[in-house]
Parts: sequence; C-alpha cells; structure tokens
Amino acid sequence: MNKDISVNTPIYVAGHRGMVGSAVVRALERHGFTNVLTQTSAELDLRNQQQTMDFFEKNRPQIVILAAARVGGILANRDYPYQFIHDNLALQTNVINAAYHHGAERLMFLGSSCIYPREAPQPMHEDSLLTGPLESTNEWYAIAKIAGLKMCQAIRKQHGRCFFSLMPTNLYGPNDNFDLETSHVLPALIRKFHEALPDKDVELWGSGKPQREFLHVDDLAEAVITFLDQTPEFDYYNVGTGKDISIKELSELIQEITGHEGAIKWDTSKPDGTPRKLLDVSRISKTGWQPRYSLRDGIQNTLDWFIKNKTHLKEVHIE
Ligand code: GFB
Repeated sequence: MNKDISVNTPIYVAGHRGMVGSAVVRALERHGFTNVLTQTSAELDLRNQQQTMDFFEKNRPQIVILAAARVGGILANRDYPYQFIHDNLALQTNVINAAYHHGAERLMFLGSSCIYPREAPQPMHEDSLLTGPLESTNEWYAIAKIAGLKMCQAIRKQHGRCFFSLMPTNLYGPNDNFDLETSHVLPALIRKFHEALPDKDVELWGSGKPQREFLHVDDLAEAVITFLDQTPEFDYYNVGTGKDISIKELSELIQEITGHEGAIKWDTSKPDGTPRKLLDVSRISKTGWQPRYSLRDGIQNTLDWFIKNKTHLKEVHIE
C-alpha cells in the first residue's frame, strides 16, 4: 500500500446506497479500511452546493470515490433528459469542487461507457472520446459524464491533484434497480423471467440485436481498490471485461439460469439504443486489475440477491 494511505485514511464514498457505492463500501471493508465516510441523500443533498461544501469543510476526506449519480436504463434516459443532465452535472460539480477546495488528495470519478460516440470503432479505446456524435437515447447523461471527466482532467492538469476517472461498461449486481420502467436490461430480464416462471411468455424491448458488455459491480469495486494506492498514468480508464453478447443471447442465458421455459416476445416499438458498446480494456489491464466474475456466475449471484431481497425492493421513479 502507498505510504500516504493507511487503513485509517478518511475515504468518502458519495452514493453509498446505490449499486456502485455500496459495492465500493463492501470492498473497502474487505480490504480493512476503517474510516469510510458516508451520507444518505436525506442527510446531504449533493445537488446543493452549500451543503456539499459544508460537509467537506467539516470532514475533509483525503480520498473521494464519486459514485453518486442519477442513473437509469434506456427508457429512463430517453424520457427524463433534464433530470439526467441537471442532477449529474450539479452533484458531480459540487463534489469535485468541494473536494478540490478542501484538500482531497485523490478523487475517483465513476462514469459510463456511453461517453464514447455511437459509431466509435469497436472495441472503444479511450482515445475515441469526443471524436463523433453520441447515442441520442443517452446523450444528456453522457454529456454530464464527459463534463465530470473533463473537470477532473482540468484539476490534475492545472493543480497536479490526483483527480481521475474510471469509465465502466454496463454494470449489474446486488442493489441494482429492478424497477421495470427505469432499470437497465440485465436486472429487468432477471426479474421478468423469474416472475414469469415456469412458462408464461416474457416481453422484452427492441430487436434483441444490440450487443452489450456486462461487468459485475464487485469487479468494478476491486478496480477502485487497485487505484487507491497507485498513481494513474492516464486521466481516465475504461473498466470492462473486453467481451460482449447480444441482448438475445443474454435473454437466453438468463432464461436458462432462471429455469424459464415460456416464449420470448420482442416489442420493437421500444428503442434498441446504440448497436454495440464494447470497451477496449488494454489500458486498465496494465495495472494488474482483471474481472473475476464470469457472466453466468454474476447473473446467478444477482438472481440470488434478487430472490432474497425482492419483497422489500422499492419502485424507482425519476422525480
Ligand atoms: O440496459 P439498457 O436499458 O440501456 O438496454 P443501454 C440495453 C438494451 O437492452 C437495449 C434492451 O437495446 C434495450 O432495448 N432491452 C430488452 C431492455 N429488454 C429490456 C428491458 O426489459 N429493459 C431494459 N432496460 N432494456 C444505458 C444508458 O444504455 O446504459 C445509460 O441509457 C448508461 O446512459 C447505461 O450508459 C450503462 O445499454 O442501451
């Protein structure tokens, strides 16, 4: 471990109740960190600049993991563009700026692979950022994430502070959103097939042809741990498995794992989104990090979590 970091280093995880933030907190605990700072959104609304500044002034975290975000699947992104651009720009600007002003040494900003152009050559290398138009269903979210990456890059360039970004591919795992209106595809399919057992038909969105890459959130959390004690050579890193699968293949895999035997119907009035989104992971591979979960094991783990927790899952509305 880097000599400047010890198990007592104050580390603030913004967004610790979400899928990503909760996985980061679990990983920090596994690795023995004892001074992890968290705040619920009721205690601290990160969209509020003064509240955010006050929190940083009082607590002065040395390391900040910025996992708080307004997130959602393809329909939520398409239908609530203002919340996606406003809430993300507001909260990430407040956290990055407060961390900078109150002396945080290191900040990791977590983004998304949708920052790259819709038609970027596959697999998408970090250098394809800002080389073409974005996918229209999520350009609002993507622009906020690009702005966050650029803010961190500007602070590092101008002030030499270790602020940098990780750009994960489509994530899934425990604490994901299983609300069928606002969720991403993988939790939606787990829920749809599980609830339709054993043989009721299941309706899925789009054509099934788009290709997506899926990373278990605990693997992303281990990437965060990797970057706690090394100076990143670059300002941002893709985080993925380097393998993708069509939505149709994903649906057949989840159908097999859940034991569903009914028919699948495709509602082509729903959008497909970007045709393919596979990350080039050569840059992060050089740090020594690599994912541990196979897609099958990750889906099984997430299904087990869903079955255990489904009775008290909340609906997730965009407000
Ligand atoms: O995961 P998803 O909502 O978002 O959808 P994106 C991926 C693909 O799965 C699309 C199809 O082609 C959907 O049409 N799909 C099939 C379904 N059935 C379903 C279903 O029941 N629910 C959902 N949600 N999809 C998001 C972005 O894009 O990816 C975000 O909108 C973010 O900004 C995130 O970047 C990682 O992969 O298309």
